[in-house]
Amino acid sequence: MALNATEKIWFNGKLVPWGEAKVHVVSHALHYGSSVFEGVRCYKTPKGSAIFRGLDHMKRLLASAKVYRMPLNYSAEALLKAAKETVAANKLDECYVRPIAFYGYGSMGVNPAGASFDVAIACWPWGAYLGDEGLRKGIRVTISSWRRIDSQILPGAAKAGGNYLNSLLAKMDAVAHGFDEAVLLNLQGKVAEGSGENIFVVKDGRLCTPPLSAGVLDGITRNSVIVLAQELGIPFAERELSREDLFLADEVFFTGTAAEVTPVREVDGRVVGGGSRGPVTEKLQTAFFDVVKGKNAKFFKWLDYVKRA
Ligand code: PPE
Repeated sequence: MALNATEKIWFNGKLVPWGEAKVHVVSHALHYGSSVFEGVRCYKTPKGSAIFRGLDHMKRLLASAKVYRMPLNYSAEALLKAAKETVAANKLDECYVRPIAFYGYGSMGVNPAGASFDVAIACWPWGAYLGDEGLRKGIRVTISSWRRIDSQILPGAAKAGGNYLNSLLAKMDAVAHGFDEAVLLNLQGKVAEGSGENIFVVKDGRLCTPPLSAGVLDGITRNSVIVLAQELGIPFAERELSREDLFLADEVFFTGTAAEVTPVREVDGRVVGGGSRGPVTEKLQTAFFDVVKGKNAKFFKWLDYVKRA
C-alpha cells in the first residue's frame, strides 16, 4: 500500500522531520528482524481525534519487548502520550500509528548486545487495508500452502518484525494467485489467522474464532469484536476451526487494526454464505465503527483523545 510521508516522527523521545528519522544499513533489526511493533488507529470522533485502545496496544508492545529481552524503558502511558504528540504534530484527523522498537547500530552478529535500542512512532493516513469495496462487499481469500509460525519456533504473543516474513510469503503468494488475502493454517492443520488479521466464522447464528492456543496474535480488534458480540447478544465461542469450517460457514470475516472488520466472500473458490457481507458481520462491523468513531458512550473508555477539545 502506498505510504505518504507526513511531517514528523517521534524518534527516541524527540519529534524529528519525517526525512530525518533514519537508521544505518548495518542496523541489527534490518539484518535479523529484531524489532517489535504495533499498529494502532486514530479515528475522528465528535469530540476530536481519538486513538483506539492505545494503552492496550502499548502494553502489547511492552509484552513483545519482554519476550525478546529488549530494554524498552518507557511505560505504556509514556508511549501513548508520545503517540498522541506524534498525531497532533502531524495535524491528522484520522491515521494509522506505527510504534516500533528495534535493535539498531553498534554491533553485528546474532546477539544484539552492544547495539543501540531505538524507539520510534510514525503515523500516516491509511485507508481501508483490504479496500473500501472489500469492507462493503467482502474479499476473496485462499488457504496458504505456508503454515503459521508455531509458537515453539517463534512466540505468537510477541508482535515481532521477523514473524512477518511468514506473513509476507503467504500474502505475496495469495496475491500472485489472484486472491486478496491468505489464511494460514497452523502446524496441526487448524485455521490460525490471516497474514495480518484474526479470523471469525458465523454458523447458524453462532460466532467462532480460533483460540489463542491455535498460535494466533491476541488481536485487540479480535477482543473488541468478542466484547461487542457479547453486548449484542450474539452467541460466541472460541473453537478450533478446520478448512471446511471456512467453506461451509454462513459468514467469515477478518479483524485487525489495519483490516478493521472485513468480510470474506469467497474461500478458495467456495462462495461463503450469500457471497457478500453477511448480517452478523454487518452488525459487528457497524458496532465496531460506531465505537471507534466515538458514537457509543459505553465504549468511550477505549478512546484516548489526541487533544481535549
Ligand atoms: N494477526 C496478525 C498476524 C496481525 O499482524 C494482526 C495485526 C492481527 C492479527 C490483528 O491484531 P490487532 O491489530 O491487534 O487487531 N496486523 C497489523 C499489521 C498489518 C500490516 O500490514 O502492517 C495491523 O493490523 O496493524
